[in-house]
Amino acid sequence: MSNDQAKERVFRALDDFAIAIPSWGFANTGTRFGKFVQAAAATNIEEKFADAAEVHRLTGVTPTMALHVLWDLPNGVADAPKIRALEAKTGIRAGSINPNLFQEAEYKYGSICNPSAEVREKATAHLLTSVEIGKALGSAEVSLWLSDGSNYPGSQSIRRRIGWMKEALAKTHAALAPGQTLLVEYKPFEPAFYHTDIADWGMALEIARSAGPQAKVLVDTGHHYQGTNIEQIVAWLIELDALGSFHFNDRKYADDDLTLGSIDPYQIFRIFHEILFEKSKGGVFNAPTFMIDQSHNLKGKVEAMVQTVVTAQELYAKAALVDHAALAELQDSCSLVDAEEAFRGVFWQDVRPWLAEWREARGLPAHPLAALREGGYVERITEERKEKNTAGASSYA
Ligand code: PSV
Ligand code: MN
Repeated sequence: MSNDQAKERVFRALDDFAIAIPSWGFANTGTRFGKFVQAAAATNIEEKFADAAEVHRLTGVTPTMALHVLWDLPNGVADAPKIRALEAKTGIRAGSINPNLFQEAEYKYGSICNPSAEVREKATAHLLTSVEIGKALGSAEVSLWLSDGSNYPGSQSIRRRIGWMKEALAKTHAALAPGQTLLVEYKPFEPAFYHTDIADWGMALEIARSAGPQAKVLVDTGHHYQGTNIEQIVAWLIELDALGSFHFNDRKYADDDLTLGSIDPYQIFRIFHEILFEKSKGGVFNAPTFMIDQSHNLKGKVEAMVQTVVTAQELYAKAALVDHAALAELQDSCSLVDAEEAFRGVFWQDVRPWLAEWREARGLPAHPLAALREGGYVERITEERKEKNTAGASSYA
């Protein structure tokens, strides 16, 4: 492939790349030992939209922001007009709608898997509200993560909980509008420490299939055990037309919310390769959507988000450089070293100058992080929000 062809491929891939950002990435969060308040953190939904608009202004590839129902729409569908107004004001659209079935006291023993029919009903009603919010906002995805599980062997019936979960999700699926997708996210542990009701991709796939054809699996890159081959899971989900979306982040130990690619950028490259390989075949492919799921409590929030978006673009651009036809020949002839060299060779290629060129060609700042610093946005919001954030300082103890 000539240099011009390679650049052309990178540009085409970047034109096709968008990634949603999470509203909770701008708010104060912490660890289970304490909350680390930042002076510039967003304290309300208006500020979250403003921060998202700044990230989009700098990168041009984050037109949507995922919303978490209880955090962003505490009054349910009644809050939809307010979100609509913010969309109009900032140019950022509502992304996936994330039901929240994990923070209320009733959910101590589970939400849709709770042995209490009353609690299951409350949780199901919340899922239905989330679907309605999606319809009111024209948002295509309802993105479900369940914290349900148990901590002590024998203390809950794993089998009966599967049945309850399927019942609730069948009802949720029945309420979806034709263009809506129900995303089912999995996570092996935390907050539950013995069993989690949807612990891996197999369980998520079965739950999605039993819910109905508009349900798909969401892969959060931080939700795997050490050493899991995530790109293989991705390849299988593509094969089964069951890959709905991603939550991108990185992890060293568990669900650490680290910056995408900060620990293992090669893994994200390999995941993007599976997606781009399928796209290159030119057939019907319900390509997954991309989202960042990170909430930083040490890094500045807007800064961390811009850094992540840029990293995602870099890794996507590198994966776009894989020459699929040439690689297939090397694979078929079992030229192992040459195949591996072709694959990892492009991973090591520095695509950053092309990214800068691509941005300039589209009227965007060549270096978004530098532009953020020069623009003074963070200083301004620090000034505007610092009092509110000091007043809201809290610990979990
Ligand atoms: C759970 O760890 C998770 O990944 C889910 O996607 C939640 O919606 C999100 O984090 C909340 O921070
Ligand atoms: Mn997630």
